Amino acid sequence: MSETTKNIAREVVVEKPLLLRGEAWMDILWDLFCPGCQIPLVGRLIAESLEELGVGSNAIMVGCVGCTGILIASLTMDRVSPAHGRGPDVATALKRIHPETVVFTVQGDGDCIAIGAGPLIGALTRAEKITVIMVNNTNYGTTGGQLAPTTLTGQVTSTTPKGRSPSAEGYPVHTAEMVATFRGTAYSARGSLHTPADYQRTKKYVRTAFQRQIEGVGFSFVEVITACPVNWHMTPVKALEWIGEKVIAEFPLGEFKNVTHIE
Ligand SMILES: Cc1ncc(C[n+]2csc(CCOP(=O)(O)OP(=O)(O)O)c2C)c(N)n1
Ligand code: SF4
Repeated sequence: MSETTKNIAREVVVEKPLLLRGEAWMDILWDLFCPGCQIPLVGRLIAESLEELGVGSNAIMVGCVGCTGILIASLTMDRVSPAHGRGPDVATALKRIHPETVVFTVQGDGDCIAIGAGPLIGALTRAEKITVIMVNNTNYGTTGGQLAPTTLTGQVTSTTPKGRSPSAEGYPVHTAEMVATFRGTAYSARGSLHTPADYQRTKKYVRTAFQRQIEGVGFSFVEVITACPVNWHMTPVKALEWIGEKVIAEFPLGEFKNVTHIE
């Protein structure tokens, strides 16, 4: 290393959250994600939110099957990997056994609202005091980019090579809006990560969702839109632009329900 290189002043802008693992082997884990994938950012914003609320050592993460499921290895807390789509069932059991603990699932959109639609609706119906974080990348990422309930109308996927057609495959499912209609829901929001400002807003949504659980108000939910450049057949930069132009036109961002008391 030259003297000049050694003397470059480095200003720390942001630290790695302590809850996010930092061991050298983690490089192998991050390498599992495609270039431009935003799922690792979801892990980061969860870690930051729990740390800011001071509950990191008192939380249990319930993972899922899929690219989103890789996150299960990234956080230093108690974690459980359920069968595909069964996160809300497992989270229900954990929360009922450990009511003082923050219990949350992190699920792909296929995991949460396709194969896992039943467990999600069950937890909503029972007004479980858990938090569900659903990663919406508009397709089944892991298995080769098939149609998901969240696929946009006209979007080309490996199972809709001519684009999603409402007459054949129906319309995109708006999960955050649907969750907000349940009486036992305390909080429901949708955020994205396609700009730094959106990252901060989405982190606020995740923090509020955890806060409502800590207060014991009811079910809380955050849908996070993320880029899947490989299955969208786009560069990482183009994928972020596509979110800003097309994805949020179908899936508006914001809070759909936020209450501190349920009758
Ligand atoms: C019971 C069962 N059915 C099907 C599969 C195959 N499978 C693995 S991941 C996946 C889809 C995952 O998509 P999504 O939940 O949207 O997560 P992403 O990979 O996009 O994060 C499927 C169908 C499985 N592992 N288990
Ligand atoms: S397939 Fe999509 S969701 Fe999965 S790691 Fe690659 S970019 Fe991420």
